[in-house]
Amino acid sequence: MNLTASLSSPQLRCGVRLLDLSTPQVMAIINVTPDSFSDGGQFHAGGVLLEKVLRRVEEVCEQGATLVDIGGESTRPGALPVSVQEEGDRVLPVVAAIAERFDTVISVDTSSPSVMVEAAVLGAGMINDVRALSRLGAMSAAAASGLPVCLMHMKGEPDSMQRQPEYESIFDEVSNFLQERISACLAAGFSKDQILLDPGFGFGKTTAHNFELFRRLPDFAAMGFPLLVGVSRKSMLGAITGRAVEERLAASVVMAAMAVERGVHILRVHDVKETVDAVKLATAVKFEKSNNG
Ligand code: PT1
Repeated sequence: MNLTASLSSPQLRCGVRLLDLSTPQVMAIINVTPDSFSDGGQFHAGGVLLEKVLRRVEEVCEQGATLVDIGGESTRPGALPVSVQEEGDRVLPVVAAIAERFDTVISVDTSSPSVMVEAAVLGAGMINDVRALSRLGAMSAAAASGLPVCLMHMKGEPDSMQRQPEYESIFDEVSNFLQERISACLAAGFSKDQILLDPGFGFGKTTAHNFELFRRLPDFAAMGFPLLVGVSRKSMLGAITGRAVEERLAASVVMAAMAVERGVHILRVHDVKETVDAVKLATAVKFEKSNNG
């Protein structure tokens, strides 16, 4: 039994770094926005708090995160768009500073072609686009960067996506969408081993939709690309547990373990230390050869 049996390669080339996906990896969320849903403003007060960001990056790397995801645009439900200028001003100095100091894969959470291109030059290792390279110019910019891309499914835009989302079949619609974006990437010059997939939990989906997608994670994994998922602290966990966003640690960690069991390769999380433990345990259960021999 091997986790990567379904992957063409267990090593993902992320610019100058290699990411080993033969066991599941933890990606730390670093939002450099004033308004993100559970950690808004932590690293932003009238401008990005660079020293604070770097201390957090050091901490999550020590805790076992192998990627950091830098976002300058909140995409939580209800969030409003930000200008490309503002987004670049938030994200790019952070990417440059992390690349200079840390041996970690830097993912940029962006839909803007110019941010993709400039971040790649500054040392980013992955593009994470919740709009799956649908913005004008994003596909060619991402392809030219040479970096791998995470294609995520979203129905609508953050400001309105949670207004009564409807699907005939959620799995079919999401998987068909991802298949279509994979084809577009291949046509634009991406190779197969530069593509990751994400069903997009909480992006234009009801709680029932989100849980059906979670149940079907093994079917997404069977599409043959590494899976990245983010459920950390999201409202789908609040809907089941009745807990407010700052009380969702246990729920988030349990879901991380269940995601690993269902074939996920990268977990995008706020609570790195706890998630790393959960991933180690889920990995030990799942695979004969675990971390401690
Ligand atoms: C995600 C993700 C992301 N989520 C990827 N990138 C966010 N690849 C930002 C809620 O329901 O899952 N995958 N970038 C954050 N977005 C949300 C969405 C935050 C929904 C909260 C909710 O609470």
